[in-house]
Formats: sequence, structure tokens, C-alpha cells
Amino acid sequence: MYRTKAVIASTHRREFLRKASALALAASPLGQAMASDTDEGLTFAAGPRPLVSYPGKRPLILVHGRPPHLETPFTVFNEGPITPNDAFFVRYHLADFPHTIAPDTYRLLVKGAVSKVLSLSLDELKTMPGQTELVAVNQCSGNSRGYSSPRVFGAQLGNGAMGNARWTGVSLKAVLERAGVQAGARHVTFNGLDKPVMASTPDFRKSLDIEHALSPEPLLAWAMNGEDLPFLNGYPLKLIVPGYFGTYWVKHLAEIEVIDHAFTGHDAYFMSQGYRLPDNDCLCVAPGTAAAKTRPISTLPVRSFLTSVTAGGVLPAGQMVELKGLAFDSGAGLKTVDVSIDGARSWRKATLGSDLGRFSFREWRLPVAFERKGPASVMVRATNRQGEVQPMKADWNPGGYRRRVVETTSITIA
Ligand SMILES: Nc1nc2c(c(=O)[nH]1)N[C@H]1C(S)=C(S)[C@@H](COP(=O)(O)O)O[C@H]1N2
Ligand SMILES: [Mo]
Repeated sequence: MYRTKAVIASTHRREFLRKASALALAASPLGQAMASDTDEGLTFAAGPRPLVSYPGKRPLILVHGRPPHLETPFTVFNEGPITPNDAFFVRYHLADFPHTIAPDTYRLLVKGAVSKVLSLSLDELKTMPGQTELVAVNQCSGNSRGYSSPRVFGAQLGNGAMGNARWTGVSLKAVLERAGVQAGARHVTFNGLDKPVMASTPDFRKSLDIEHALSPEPLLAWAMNGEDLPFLNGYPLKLIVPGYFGTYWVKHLAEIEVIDHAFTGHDAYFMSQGYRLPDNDCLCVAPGTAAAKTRPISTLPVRSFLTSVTAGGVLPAGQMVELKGLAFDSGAGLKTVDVSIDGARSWRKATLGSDLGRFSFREWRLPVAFERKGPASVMVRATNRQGEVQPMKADWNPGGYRRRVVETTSITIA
């Protein structure tokens, strides 16, 4: 059960809510996340997973309560290519995360190897040059980790630690240029308002190479699908790194530091120790073994999912049914989505839905008829414009990161 440490005096509450976007957990009937006994139909070794309600969110799958780690129920992905704000997954590493942030006193600090230190208000960010908007997938590095075989440590996630939204903000490049990046700058580090509870726990900080930080893609977003960022998704400002895993998308962003040296030490833990992959071509090792050398995780692999029917679902025999799902990659763009209903003996090309941008989920559809009653399976395989294709056999790494295998959904034809 989750309980907030923040206590809001009731006399000030209305004034407070007018000024601040807040979780307001203590004062709301959602002060205790309400668990129901419904689960996602997936049973991991830890047992079935309950749904919980948090402020601003519909019931989501509870992965951990402290700090909140919530997964999107997979059926949400059949609603369309944009993930609704109230259904978007939530991930935090540090238990001391903010519960209230007042938008009028919030500032973004830009410092380090720059000509001038900036302290920017939300209004300044919203009116400066470099305003931008794009649709992009936020996927956790550990999405689908629960399917790793052999099993690995870490949150046993299903496929719901991902989501796709329209992000509105200002380009990171414009903010860095306004501060004036000094010659010799090598990396840019990012820190949010959340903090570790104990000094021995490293802070959650991420970094991008200076070339990447000054490229056109990364942005600092205040809006998600046309509304303020949901509090739990990083209100009031979040770094968006299109095509890169969610670990770089720092929430409650408060500090940007340009550095002219390597990013090392205790504060670099989530770059130097965590979120790393085997440093080789497949980014994988023999199952159960360790990697000799590692590198930070970076871009999303090409992936695809069936959404119109989930594992254990039933479809009718002898009539046309439309299969539907989603595919995405790191920005090269999708070329084809192929579907097999005969155990990979033959593949049919699905029709791709509207293109919302190269970093977005893209829908696919395919009408098929299952002739015979009994158990059946559906496999989906995406290929991008660079020829990257999902493998038939899952590769393995010790972190259980970056799953990309062709998914097989077992169903019944009745
Ligand atoms: N400040 C902060 N930002 C963070 C994290 C965090 O723990 N603290 N976790 C990261 C990770 S690993 C993921 S997957 C995404 C999740 O974004 P969401 O919670 O908005 O879905 O946030 C990233 N940004
Ligand atoms: Mo993550």
C-alpha cells in the first residue's frame, strides 16, 4: 500500500490545488492505492498482479508500490496508436519523489560548460524559440523482462511498460544554444526532482553525448497528448529522447549540466552500472552467462504486437476476422509487418495504418480466416526500412533488457 509523506492542510487545500499540480494523495480518497483482485491474465513466478488506482490514472497493474511502478494493461493498446494519459505506465527508481510541484516557482537550471547559467521558468520555456511537437514511443528497457528465460533479476514486467504519446515542448538544442555550449563540451547530464532516501543510493541521473544533445530530436516536453504531463509521468517537464529507451526520458527535470569530461562516479551509476547491454553485435550473451564488456543501452529495436486478441482469447472458426496490432522501431520507419497463423510456415503482409511520425506506434491490420477449430497461434514480425527484422528466437542478456523476439499469441478457435 502506498502512503504519501506530504500532508496538505485542508484549509489551504483549494488554494494549493489551484497553484500546484499535485498528487494530493493524503487529501484524496485515493490516498491508499486501491487494489482489486483482477489481474492481467499473466501469471509470473511472483503470482498474479493486482490492478491499483493512483491519482490521474485508471486502474493499472501494480509492479511495485514504493516508489510507484505501474504497467499498462495490454488491452489498452487495442484502443488506438496513442496511449491515453491516464493509462500510461509509470516507473520511478527513487522513493523520495516529489508529490507536489508549484508551476509558478518551478525552475529549470542549465549550468556547467556554458557561457551563461540559465534558470528558466515554465512560461519562459513555453515562449522561447524552438517550440516543437512529435509523437514518440516511451518504452522501458525492461519491458517484457518477465519473459526472459532463464529468468533474470529486476521487475518481472509483461509487455505493458511502453506507451505512445504526442509530446509538446521546446527542443533541447534551443535551450543549450541559449545557454551557449562551450568548446570542449562532451556530455550533457540530466537530473530530476526525485532523490534517493539514503546517501549510499545513487541519484537517478542520465547523460547524452553532446552531439546527440545538440541534434534536432531530443526535446523538453510539458505537454502529453495536448494536456499537462500527468504528475506521475514527470510533471512539469520531461526530457523526451525519440527512438531511445525510456531510461533517458528524465522526469520532473530540474537540472541540465554540460560537462567537458567523462560522466563518472556515484552520480553516474545509472549510466556506468545500470542500464547496460553486452558490448557486441547482438547486444546479447549465451543465456545465463555474464558479459565481458558492456555499453549503455540506447535505441529501441523493431517490435510488433497483436492487440485485437490476447493470450487465451477465442476467435470463431470458418469466418473472416480482422487481426490488429502495433509496430514500432527507433525511427528508421517500418517497412512491413508480416503475420503467420500457421506456426511460421507462411507469412502474410498486414496493411499499415496511418503514419503519425517515424518514432510513433503504427497500427497494422490483417483479415484472416481460421479454418479448423482447436488451439491456434498468431505470430507477428516487423521489418524496418533498414532491413532490421525481429528474430524468431529470443536473445538473452543479464538485465533482461531490449526484448525484440517475434511474439507468439496462443488462442483457441471455436
Ligand atoms: N526523474 C526520473 N526520471 C525517470 C526515471 C526515474 O526513476 N526518475 N525512470 C526512467 C525510466 S527507467 C523509465 S522507463 C521512464 C518511465 O517514464 P514514465 O514513468 O513517464 O512512464 O522514466 C525515466 N525517467
Ligand atoms: Mo525503465
